[in-house]
Amino acid sequence: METRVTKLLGIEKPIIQGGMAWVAEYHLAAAVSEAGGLGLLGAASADYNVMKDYIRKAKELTKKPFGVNVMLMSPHADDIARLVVEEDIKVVTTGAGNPEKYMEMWKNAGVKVIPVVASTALAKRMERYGADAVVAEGMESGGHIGEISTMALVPQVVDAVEIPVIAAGGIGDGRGMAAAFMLGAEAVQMGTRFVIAEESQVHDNYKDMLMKAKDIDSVVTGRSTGHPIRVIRNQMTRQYLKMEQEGASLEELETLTLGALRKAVKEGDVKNGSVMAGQIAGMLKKRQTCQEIIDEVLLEAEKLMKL
Ligand code: TUI
Repeated sequence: METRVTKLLGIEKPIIQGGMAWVAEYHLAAAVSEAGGLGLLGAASADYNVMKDYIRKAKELTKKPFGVNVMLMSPHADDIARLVVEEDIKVVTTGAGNPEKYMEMWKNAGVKVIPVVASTALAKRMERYGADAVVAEGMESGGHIGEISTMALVPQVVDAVEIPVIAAGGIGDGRGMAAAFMLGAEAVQMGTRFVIAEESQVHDNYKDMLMKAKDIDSVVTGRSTGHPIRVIRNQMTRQYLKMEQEGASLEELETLTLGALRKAVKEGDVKNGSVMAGQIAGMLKKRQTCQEIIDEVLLEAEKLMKL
């Protein structure tokens, strides 16, 4: 399936793996790229040296293109922005902010820049600053989210910009991919479905929790702090939401979440940790390799689009 996005990125299949904090490491990213999609290394709050090591390891595992996601709220964002240029990374996506201060440097270095946006306003601004495409991410996604659903956001972003639009949020199978294409998207980005991939290094407790999750098992914490995060409901979210309702301070709330994602992903503490996942977690049924996921999603989408 060829689109402006596959041509832009030099990939075979219009499926991108989300740059998920702690989850999107080199085994996963390389497996997605090897399977014909675009794998991403999620920099999250990792520092320069950790990311450099990740990039080098991904390069050993695949000769195909892969990208780096720069999390703009990270204290190391400036260093990571420079690192991707030094390491000759071909594609950068950004999240949780506005990347315009890096755009000129990236464009001059020939890096393809794909900001993740949650509004038409930021999409238009990114196009003006020279973005090559945008990911329009709806609030069905896991992790840090915007306010509007994928179904409503994607067509409005498609109308607002000329550059290609990649849909994200709530896409977990070929039906979601076909629907996104009907809305005008030219590729999809999936995160949650890849969390449970065989190549994903996430703790088994985390994967099991996603496999057991039902449609309404995610909640959004941090609406009051301005950092809304979608996670699977657990002991930590119950306490967080209670404290949030009682008007707890940002500092008090942060003690609950600090390092909470790492605790869940690495240590498998899915009670006190932060189990970020999108609303499609309820659709996850089986563990598959990245190749199997990509082939199955694409085949189903192609069948539906030919109806
Ligand atoms: O970035 C994400 N998802 C993430 S980042 C993350 S790590 C984290 N952990 C705890 C607290 C904060 C971050 C986990 N999940 N998705 C992309 C995304 N970007 N979704 C929404 C946005 C966004 C929202 C507002 C982008 C820009 C924006 O406004 C910027 C502006 O200046 O207008």
